[in-house]
Amino acid sequence: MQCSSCLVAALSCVLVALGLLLLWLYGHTPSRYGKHAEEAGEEGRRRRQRRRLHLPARCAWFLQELPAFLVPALLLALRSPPRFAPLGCRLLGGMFCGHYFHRTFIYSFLTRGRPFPLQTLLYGMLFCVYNGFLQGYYMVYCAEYPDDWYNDIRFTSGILLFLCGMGINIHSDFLLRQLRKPGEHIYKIPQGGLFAYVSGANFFGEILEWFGYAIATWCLPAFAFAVFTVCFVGPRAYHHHRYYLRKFTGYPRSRKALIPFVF
Ligand code: NDX
Repeated sequence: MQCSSCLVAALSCVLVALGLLLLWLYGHTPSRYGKHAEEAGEEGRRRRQRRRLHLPARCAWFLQELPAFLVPALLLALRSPPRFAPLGCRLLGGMFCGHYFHRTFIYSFLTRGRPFPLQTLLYGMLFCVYNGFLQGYYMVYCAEYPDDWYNDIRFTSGILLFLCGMGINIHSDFLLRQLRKPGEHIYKIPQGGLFAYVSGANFFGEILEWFGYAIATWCLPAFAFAVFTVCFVGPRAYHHHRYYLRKFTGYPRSRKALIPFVF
């Protein structure tokens, strides 16, 4: 395969456009899985009927996230001649595949979430194939870095931001899991870690991660994915926050939705 910058630019623009579309769609009504799966009214009833097929959360998250790990990993492995040494390939393998290895093989098997709608799972899988291909293709076939990129402030600050975001994300998802006993599907007020400041602490970590990756790799596809992440998980954090304020009278008023002290 050769690098086509037109293909990379086109796929990245589509990713940003999809993000903006989702920001518009989910700005008003939340994405319908997890605590926002229930909808009221006639429209809600019809939608529920269409979506009545659900899979256990562990199986659904595994299937949904697997392509985001597998597609770039295969692109790395099948590259001929093998091309693991260049920095782009190592960043892809270490950061992108590392994140999705955790999400697919660890997070999925630990989650205590409610059954997941099949329709959302299929869309999610398609998205993971698309994004996995874009990030993998660019890093394996297109990325070129100068020899001293290791000393560049963008590289070091990006890696630090990524690691910090990943730590926050994994820790926050752990805190959410601890709120439930196995088999339980009720919602409680999240406590501890960054939940002291925001309702969407796991989403805040996820956003830091992908902006860290974008800064460290300094490329269009990674920035497009970081923007997509803000557009998708940002509204989700906002709707989680509103849900908690409605449901729990004693919900801490000083807690923000997504960004500590700001929003
Ligand atoms: N999955 C990213 N629409 C998404 C699936 C849906 O990884 O195109 C984006 C991802 C996909 C979406 C994905 C892309 C866009 C799609 C969309 C479907 C339609 C959409 C394809 C791929 C689309 C059209 C076609 C219209 C254009 O029971 P429960 O499940 O609520 O339990 C939860 C529990 N929990 C609590 N437990 C007790 N008490 C409480 N108060 C609790 N609050 C929550 O914790 C869960 O088990 C767990 C986490 O829940 P939640 O809601 O906080 O996080 P969740 O949204 O499930 O995400 C889990 C992790 C998290 O770390 C997050 O950062 C990361 O995955 N994530 C999630 C979404 C997208 C994403 C990352 C990214 O864009 N980078």
